[in-house]
Amino acid sequence: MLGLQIFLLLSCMCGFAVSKTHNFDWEIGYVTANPDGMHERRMIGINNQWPNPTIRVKQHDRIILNLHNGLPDRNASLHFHGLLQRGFNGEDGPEMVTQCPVGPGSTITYDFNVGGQTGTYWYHSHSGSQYGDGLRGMIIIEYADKKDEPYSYDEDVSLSVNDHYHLESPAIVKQFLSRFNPTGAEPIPQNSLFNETKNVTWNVKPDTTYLLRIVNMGLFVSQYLQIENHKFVIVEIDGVAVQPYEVDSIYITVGQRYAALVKTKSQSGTNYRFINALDVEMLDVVPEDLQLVSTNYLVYDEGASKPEHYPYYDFEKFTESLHGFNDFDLTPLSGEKLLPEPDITIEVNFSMEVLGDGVTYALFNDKSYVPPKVPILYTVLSSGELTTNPEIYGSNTNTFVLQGNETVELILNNHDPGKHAFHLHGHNFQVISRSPGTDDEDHPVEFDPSNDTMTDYPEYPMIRDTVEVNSNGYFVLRFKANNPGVWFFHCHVDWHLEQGLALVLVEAPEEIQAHQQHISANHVEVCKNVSVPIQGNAAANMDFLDLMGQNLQQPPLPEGFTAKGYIAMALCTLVAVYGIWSIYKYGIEDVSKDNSVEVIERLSRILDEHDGER
Ligand SMILES: *[C@@H]1O[C@H](CO)[C@@H](O)[C@H](O)[C@H]1NC(C)=O
Ligand SMILES: *[C@@H]1O[C@H](CO)[C@@H](O)[C@H](O)[C@H]1NC(C)=O
Ligand SMILES: *[C@@H]1O[C@H](CO)[C@@H](O)[C@H](O)[C@H]1NC(C)=O
Ligand SMILES: *[C@@H]1O[C@H](CO)[C@@H](O)[C@H](O)[C@H]1NC(C)=O
Ligand SMILES: *[C@@H]1O[C@H](CO)[C@@H](O)[C@H](O)[C@H]1NC(C)=O
Ligand SMILES: *[C@@H]1O[C@H](CO)[C@@H](O)[C@H](O)[C@H]1NC(C)=O
Ligand SMILES: *[C@@H]1O[C@H](CO)[C@@H](O)[C@H](O)[C@H]1NC(C)=O
Ligand SMILES: [Cu+2]
Repeated sequence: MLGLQIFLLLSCMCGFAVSKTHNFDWEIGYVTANPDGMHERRMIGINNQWPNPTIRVKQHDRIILNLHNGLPDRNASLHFHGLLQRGFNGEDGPEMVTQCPVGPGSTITYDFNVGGQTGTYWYHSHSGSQYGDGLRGMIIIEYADKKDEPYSYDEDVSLSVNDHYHLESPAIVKQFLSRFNPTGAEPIPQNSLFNETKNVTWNVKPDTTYLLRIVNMGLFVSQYLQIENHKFVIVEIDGVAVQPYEVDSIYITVGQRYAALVKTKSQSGTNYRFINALDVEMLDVVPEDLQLVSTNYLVYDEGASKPEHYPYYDFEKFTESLHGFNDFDLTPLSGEKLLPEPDITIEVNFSMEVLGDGVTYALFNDKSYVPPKVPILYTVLSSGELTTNPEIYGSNTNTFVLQGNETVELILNNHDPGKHAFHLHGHNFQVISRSPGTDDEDHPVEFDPSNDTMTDYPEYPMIRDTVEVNSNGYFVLRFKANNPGVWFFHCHVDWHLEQGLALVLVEAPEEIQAHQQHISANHVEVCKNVSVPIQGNAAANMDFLDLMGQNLQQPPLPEGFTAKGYIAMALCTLVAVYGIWSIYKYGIEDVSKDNSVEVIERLSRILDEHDGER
């Protein structure tokens, strides 16, 4: 790989000869576990263990990771979330974007250098919602030279939070992407996890400063974190060092990371609650037995008693103790200034709609992302001069072609009442404008470049790789297209990714061709093993302008349906709530059967009752 050679050359010239190579041989497979202590289920573990290991390396180290798919019935993949993969686009992980799915029995080798990045990252499967079944873990990149670290602390402690489902993801997706869920209501988790379990005790020493590295590895729900009578001093977000910022609680969406200093007290006789709470605003229905507020323990003295459990269901009381912070106010320590006016502006309106098969899809400018027949990177590599023509990537992949080094502005208007956490691969972006949320669905707040309030950009905008958009609101991002590659931009609420909430940036494709002309022999074989072609356009045609046979989204609902839709709406809502409740309930009760027959019966009953009323 040429990228690697250049890197090695550079590293010799700059003299960090100490960089190490870390080899990992990982076989993934099912492991029986009981993460929340309430329900035993299969989790996807590594080398027969779950929870999964943390990867800890230093700046400029090389990682060679062999991932053997030991799952008998599922494809897999691995993404290294937050790593820029400069020169290593093919190692990024998302299936059908930069690689093929890894079939059962196949082994993929990821080989890359972590470069100059530092901080808190994570790895996870990028095959649909598979990481919800456990294929996830932390990555920590330490400073090569400890003296470069901009803050001091005594100990480094990691922490992941999660939402947790009792059913496996494929079963949930089947019920979620169904016409019996016409409002697209998201599956409600059965629980939250703290470090992949619950009721955790963290033993601390007095007068000690901990660097707490937090990742939300969930599929869906944002969480609040709070340690009673203690503060967090945020020093890093998504791997980007920030001006220290003191808060008494942290709000973290799925995909995001925070590193915060926690200074313990001098007195050591008392123990405190460390609370993690699910953001109830994101849930369409709140089952009464869902534990919204969970208690863990910051323990100074194991002999002393632990505080009582916070009332599980009293989210309202819990929120009274929150003094929310806005991540928009965090400024990068690097002093990086607002990027100049963009060379290219991409504007996307995002909405949820029911298409012809009765399923709710997520659309960017009326297009729902549908994976192509050839991984997009491989289309770039096989398309010669046509590579800059966006048409070859198909009409349903939402692909935008960027020129090398241009300044890109991405405006996203959220025409949906939900909050969403968007993640961009291959870049950290500046967040230069963002509106608060509104419940007024008829009047979403849209970005207006002629509005002075909206374009009063900060001089030093927040920089990160995963950002929340508020309900019916917008955000505006800027970044420089200085990392040639094919980069996925998608909602990290994985249920929404399953609904097609994604777009693709093909950045400086000629540079990709010049520097990464060869896909590794291993990656080629991985494709062969699942019969996915490695050349051609989105339709796998070698006549690149002929898209016959490409994968397309569902047709729209038939004319007239929407007129009658008003009555249907009311029913739909009932059915949707029922559907979501049943997914939740079956998760709890461990009934892994297909309940669609029951749903249909229930639906007909509701329809009959409704007919009776008229
Ligand atoms: C956590 O505590 C609850 C309530 O005591 C218990 O039901 C559950 O099994 C515990 N979970 C774990 C993983 O310890
Ligand atoms: C794995 O991916 C290939 C190619 O998309 C597909 O044909 C196959 O059905 C998938 N296998 C499983 C088990 O999902
Ligand atoms: C492709 O499949 C064969 C047969 O299962 C297997 O032996 C081989 O290792 C696979 N190749 C890769 C790259 O995984
Ligand atoms: C979370 O788990 C990791 C890995 O086992 C451990 O090192 C860390 O101390 C735990 N964090 C807390 C807050 O307990
Ligand atoms: C987004 O929606 C607004 C109005 O709702 C419209 O003016 C604008 O043209 C749309 N943008 C795109 C790219 O479709
Ligand atoms: C972008 O800038 C880099 C560094 O200045 C340079 O090496 C590269 O050739 C430029 N790319 C393009 C497409 O101009
Ligand atoms: C400009 O944006 C602000 C903030 O969103 C809003 O309150 C105001 O009404 C907008 N002004 C106009 C003229 O639309
Ligand atoms: Cu979303």
